[in-house]
Amino acid sequence: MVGRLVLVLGDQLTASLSALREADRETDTVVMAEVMAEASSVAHHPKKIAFIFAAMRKFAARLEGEGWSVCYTRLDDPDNSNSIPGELLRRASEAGAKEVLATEPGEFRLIAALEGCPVPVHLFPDDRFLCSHAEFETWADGRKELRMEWFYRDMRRKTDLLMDGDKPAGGKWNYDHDNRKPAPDDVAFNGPMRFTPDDTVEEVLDLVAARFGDNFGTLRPFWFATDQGQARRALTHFITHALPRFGDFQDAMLDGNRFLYHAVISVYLNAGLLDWREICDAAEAAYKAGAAPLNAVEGFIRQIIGWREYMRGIYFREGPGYTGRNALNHRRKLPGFYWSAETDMRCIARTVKQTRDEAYAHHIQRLMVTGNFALLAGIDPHQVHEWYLEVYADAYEWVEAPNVIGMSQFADGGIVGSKPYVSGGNYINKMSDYCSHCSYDVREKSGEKACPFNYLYWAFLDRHSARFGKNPRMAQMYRTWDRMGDDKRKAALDSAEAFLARLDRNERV
Ligand code: FAD
Ligand code: DLZ
Ligand code: SF4
Repeated sequence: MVGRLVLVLGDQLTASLSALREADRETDTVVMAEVMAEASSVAHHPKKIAFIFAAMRKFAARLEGEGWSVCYTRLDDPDNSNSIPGELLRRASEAGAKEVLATEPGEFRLIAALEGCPVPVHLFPDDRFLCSHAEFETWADGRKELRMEWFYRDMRRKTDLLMDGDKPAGGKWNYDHDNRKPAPDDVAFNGPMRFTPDDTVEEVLDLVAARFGDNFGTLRPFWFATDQGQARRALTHFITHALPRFGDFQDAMLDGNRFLYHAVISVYLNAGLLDWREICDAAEAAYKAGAAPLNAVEGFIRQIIGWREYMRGIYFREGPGYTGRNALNHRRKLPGFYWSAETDMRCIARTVKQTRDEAYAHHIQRLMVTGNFALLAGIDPHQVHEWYLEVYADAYEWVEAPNVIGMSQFADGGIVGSKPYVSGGNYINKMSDYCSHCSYDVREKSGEKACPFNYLYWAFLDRHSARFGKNPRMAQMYRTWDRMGDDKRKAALDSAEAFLARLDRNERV
């Protein structure tokens, strides 16, 4: 009997993947392929490519050890056709297979490519998520506003995580109020668990250095986990040593500390080395054992069963046009310092350098530093989207796009957020120690030495007053702007104009 092919993509490294469950390991053949069409769909950070290739190679070896036949294509294989449909076609003609089983990819581009594949592809839902497309549609249909908080409560009920019967543990659904402490002086956590590259990883690192050496990002030192066992150790390390303080300092940023109390697990979770249930169960168990407080555990679980699932729901509901949205009609080119870190704005320079070195920045750095600046400066959201997709090791379109186009840039016109995430330098100063090392003065509102976030913030509100002036959540900000004397308003607007003109002339800012 001629078997079928079973496609496993680089972010589908899960033994219980739907396509593998549907397949027969006696007769079917798993196809995995390192291909340029994926590796250069955008200029990914070299650490991301190395992580995916190394984890793919180890996962293929694991499947073979479990009795599967695996046809694995390495990037430098001379017969590599360099696209996923190309490899399916090549392997199908070698094996005489007439059908491919696959799990739905997390990007419309690749779904379309599989739908157009000359060998028929049977797509199964990606049920590694808590909420199916149909369930999200049912939740969203007929609602005026798709607020994450309501979705999250349904997910708490569905999973029974942190529930006392039908009531939330501790009496409140959301403990965010306790999770906004400014940056601590000392961080009693040495960051995520780091792994020394083994032979498989070293071989991949050499390949990536040779083929992707010009991409933005530092390849070595490389310390990511690359298999399920290592990823689970990294998770345990976080739960034991960092989760108890995760909540308190979730929004804080420190010039000299890249990870604070963050988990740094999204790269593993999104590739399938961890699953949401084991992560949330481990966090809940820490709470029940008295090892971590409720504000930390609730905040952490909310990110995973709330925000992460909600973002995926939005991406698939909104469709392929989502990444092209530009509700605020922002057209400015992405400044060169998003790549070079050559800027006097300390918060941006540090976030970009860290991103270059680690392929990681935590949520508030992404949202309130690089995201906030791009929004205030009116950068084209599609360019912002491409930057985020390229530079972070955890970036796949299903999760990156709603975070960038929706949450960060308000380019979807308010589907994800009810107001834009914008702030002046005060917020960054309160939550970090960047400003004390900066050549700009966060207390100054206009003029050459003033923090650019300050006057860009007012200029943003002024520019978009027709859209946001009547938004009740922004009323306070507009009242402050309206009450400001004409001189101050003019000084802020003039400073913003001068700054943006320098940006457009590619001058150092
Ligand atoms: P922690 O802070 O320790 O949080 C725990 C987990 O919660 C994360 O691992 C992640 O799985 C989940 N999570 C938290 N916030 C979100 C969120 N908003 N959306 C989805 N999951 C969330 N996350 C990605 O996984 N891929 C991306 O490409 C991505 N792009 C982003 C772009 C912008 C502009 C912003 C504001 C956020 C983005 N996020 C993205 C969400 C978040 O920043 C990362 O999930 C988080 O920084 C990963 O680091 P961590 O594992 O240390 O997370
Ligand atoms: C991100 C990525 C990269 C860099 N390379 C590969 C690859 O060579 N082969 C592969 O199967 N998958 C890769 N991926 C992951 C895919 O791009 C990912 O499956 C889609 O973007 C959908 O999320
Ligand atoms: Fe960033 Fe302004 Fe603070 Fe400088 S002063 S670090 S530009 S917020």
